[in-house]
Amino acid sequence: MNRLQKISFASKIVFSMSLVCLSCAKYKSTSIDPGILIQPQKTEEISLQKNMPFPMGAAVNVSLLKSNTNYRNLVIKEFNSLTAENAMKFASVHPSKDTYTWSDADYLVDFAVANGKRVHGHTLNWYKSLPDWVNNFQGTTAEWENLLKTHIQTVVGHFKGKVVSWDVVNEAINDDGTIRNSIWVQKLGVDYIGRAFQYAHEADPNALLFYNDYGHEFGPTKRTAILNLVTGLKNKGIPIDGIGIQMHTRVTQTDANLTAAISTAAATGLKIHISEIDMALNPDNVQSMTYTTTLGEQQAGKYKTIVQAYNAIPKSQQFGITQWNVTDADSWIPSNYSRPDWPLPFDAQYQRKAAYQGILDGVK
Ligand code: 9MR
Repeated sequence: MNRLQKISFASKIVFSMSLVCLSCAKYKSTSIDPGILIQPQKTEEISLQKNMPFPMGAAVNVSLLKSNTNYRNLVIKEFNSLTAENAMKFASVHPSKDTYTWSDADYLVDFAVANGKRVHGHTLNWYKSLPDWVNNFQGTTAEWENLLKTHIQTVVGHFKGKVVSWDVVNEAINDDGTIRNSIWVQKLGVDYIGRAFQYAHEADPNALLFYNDYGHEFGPTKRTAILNLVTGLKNKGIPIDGIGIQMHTRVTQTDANLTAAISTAAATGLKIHISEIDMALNPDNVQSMTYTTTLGEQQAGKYKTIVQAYNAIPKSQQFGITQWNVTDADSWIPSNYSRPDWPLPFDAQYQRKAAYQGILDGVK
């Protein structure tokens, strides 16, 4: 070995020793404080769709999906099930008697197919978001029946094989447990509900069909009425597969009510979809309210309670949990109630909130 070779050999030894030392240092600091070196890497890998043992969904606003890259990327990363927040509603897809407009709904479905996401359809029949031509429709009972059937079968037929499940009838029960006197009940009587399911089933026998409503967690009055309706349908042989528990709830709701909403619905044996979850922090409309760490922790605790109760029902009944839109910036609540609020697990900057961790903690 000449002098040059010796120097090169020596420097190689020094270099390898320093590598060993570096990994020693890394190893040592890892064992002292795992939070510093390990956690950031793990956080990167976490997503709701990867970490939760059942499908995790979001209601999606199609214009945001098209125009906002952060929104789109968050949807791609976090969720494996999508619902159209508005794009499949009657007024959106069927604005006049002989016109169907599919473009936004098709965009969402194509996006879902391209990214390997399930699509849940919302909603075939509701008393809201009807176009004027339906609200003003003058027709015999048979013509109303034809309107109902044609709409359901055209929409279900259009998405056959791509939309795996539908909210067939939405919000048919009042908060006091009586049947809502909707335009459909006025024109066709309450038995139209069962026929709506039959029409949807005829159009796509493979689609899972849900009755979707809010207020299961309000207390026994509304939830008993909902459960009586769905078990009545099931006992009559109507093709109903599941219950959508919307769960537009608030941080002040009791754990007992939240848990009972889920366990009583599951006792029917039907599939359960928590279909529109969000959690108001400002239900009393306080205009000056701000988001605090304490409020965030309370919200996390309630999300955890809901997820724990859901995780406890039989696997075969867990259709999934869908949040109603993606971040606090996109939620319907602040604009609908003209107040500041923070109902979702992501903040207005698209960052994870404490509620996100609450959801993960619900399945630990
Ligand atoms: O979030 C939706 C909002 O953008 C619409 O203006 C509104 C009327 O179509 O519907 C909202 O979504 C509702 C859902 O379709 C049914 N359950 C209650 C939801 C919140 O109002």
